[in-house]
Amino acid sequence: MIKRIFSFTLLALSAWLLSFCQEPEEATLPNRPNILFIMSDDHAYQAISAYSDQLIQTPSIDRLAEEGMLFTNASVTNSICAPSRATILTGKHTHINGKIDNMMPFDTTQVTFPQLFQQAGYQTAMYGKLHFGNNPKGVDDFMILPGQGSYINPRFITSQGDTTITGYVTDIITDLTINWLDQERDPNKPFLMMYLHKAPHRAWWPSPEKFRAFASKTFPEPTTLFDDYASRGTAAREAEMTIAYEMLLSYDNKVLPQAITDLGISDDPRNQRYFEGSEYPRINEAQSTLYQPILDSIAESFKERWPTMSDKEKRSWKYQRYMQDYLGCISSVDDNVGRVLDYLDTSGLAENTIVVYTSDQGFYLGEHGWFDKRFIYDESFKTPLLIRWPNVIAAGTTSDEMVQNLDFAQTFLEAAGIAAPNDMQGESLMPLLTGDTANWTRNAVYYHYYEYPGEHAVKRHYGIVTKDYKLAHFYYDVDEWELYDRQKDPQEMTSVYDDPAYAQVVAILRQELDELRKKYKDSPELDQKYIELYTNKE
Ligand code: SGN
Ligand code: CA
Repeated sequence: MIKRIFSFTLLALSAWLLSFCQEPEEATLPNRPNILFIMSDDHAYQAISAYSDQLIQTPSIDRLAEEGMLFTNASVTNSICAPSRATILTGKHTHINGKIDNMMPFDTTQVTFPQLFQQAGYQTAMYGKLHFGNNPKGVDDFMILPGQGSYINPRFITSQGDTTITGYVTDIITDLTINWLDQERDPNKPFLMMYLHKAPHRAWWPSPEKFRAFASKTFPEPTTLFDDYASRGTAAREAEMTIAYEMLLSYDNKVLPQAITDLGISDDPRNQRYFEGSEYPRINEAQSTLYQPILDSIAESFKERWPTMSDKEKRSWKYQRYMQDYLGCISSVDDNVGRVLDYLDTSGLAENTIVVYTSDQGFYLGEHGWFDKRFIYDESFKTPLLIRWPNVIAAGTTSDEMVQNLDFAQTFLEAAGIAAPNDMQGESLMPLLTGDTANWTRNAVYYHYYEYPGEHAVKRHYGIVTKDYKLAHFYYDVDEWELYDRQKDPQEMTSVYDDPAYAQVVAILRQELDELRKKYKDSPELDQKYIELYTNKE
């Protein structure tokens, strides 16, 4: 009996103590901000006019820079889709959260930031591309694409089973998001919304309207489109992501296979199979009346011009087709982001909502002759990042600090007044957002890419990046170091690792890289462990 009274008293006491612990948080944060996290898949910063207006105008995404902060030096820790998402969710580097590549399963027993938001009383939701699993943790409502998902009439995984929705994926994900905000949102709770686009991922299928509008446009070529990789390492030369050779004429450039057969030219054996097995057969009859005339005219122009083109002209032609489709996809993303921002305005939610726009990594838009990502080189290492938070972030500001996707979880948690677990490895961006830059001390970031041997053949490498330099070690079937002087050679055309003038820089950076690896708990033993896990998996 005494025991029971005692344990009851203990229980009451701890409930009373707990109420004390929770109260100050609620009291000091009566107005916990909502978070709208917008992420696109493979959206290069070169294709956002707030960064560069050479290729496209993106007025809606640009609004976030005009009304908030544009980060010019944001990067990822591992430039590939699923690992980037795992890092964002866990606030941990790849080698700690274990999601080293797109194939390795994600360990769902890990703590992710949406779970912490949910526990703290936020209403949480996720719509669009996650890339792994079928039951995301920590979200009250979700509809996610299976794996990469489809552009046209996409299938979604929901908690009640699968469903297919007719239409174009970017519009549909936005409809779902706005519908949730409008119909499902609990006005008595703050919300966390993960609004995640599939576009502009390969194979870059625009909506019929954008396909038509962009198919006749011409875009400036990057100055490095004809890079011969002469002053770099083996990895750049051996990567299989060139517009010239690996970009497929039908699957990527939308040339109907019949046109290639008609010309009797030799073609990559995967091309026709991929084209006929992906988006093309998903097009329904009504959609076909819109897509087919444009596909026919691409085929016509191909047949007319291809036979007389030089290799150089062929590369330029493929680049134009690539940009027309890629940027057509971006244009839909921008329109749809505009719809959501308008909804926040008209519903009165804008004022207390943090809006983030980012991508899971950068992307090559013909720079170095490439498409795809994976490398520590700038176009894939850097990622767009724009954040709007009225009354906290000064409008129209820019930050060139070295921030990473690793930092998002801790930033959101701090903004919401939720304690971050001690083992998260990023740094909250709050000092930068509030202009308290003296409290931001980071001057180098760590990077590690693993998916090799694999698609696009980008070798394993890790490295350190500072504002001035980039040092990378390529390993596994090579043992090569590269150093780039980011100030003198921003296009990273020449590795100066063996240049005696940089001997001291190399020595210092190698030391700093060792220290960073220790700080983040990466090591040669872990490199080896992941090689073995990867090899055994196949
Ligand atoms: C697919 C693409 C690749 C791309 C990966 C990873 N090939 O496999 O070109 O690099 O996705 O992209 S495809 O033939 O299927 O289009 S990621 O964004 O998911 O990491
Ligand atoms: Ca991606």
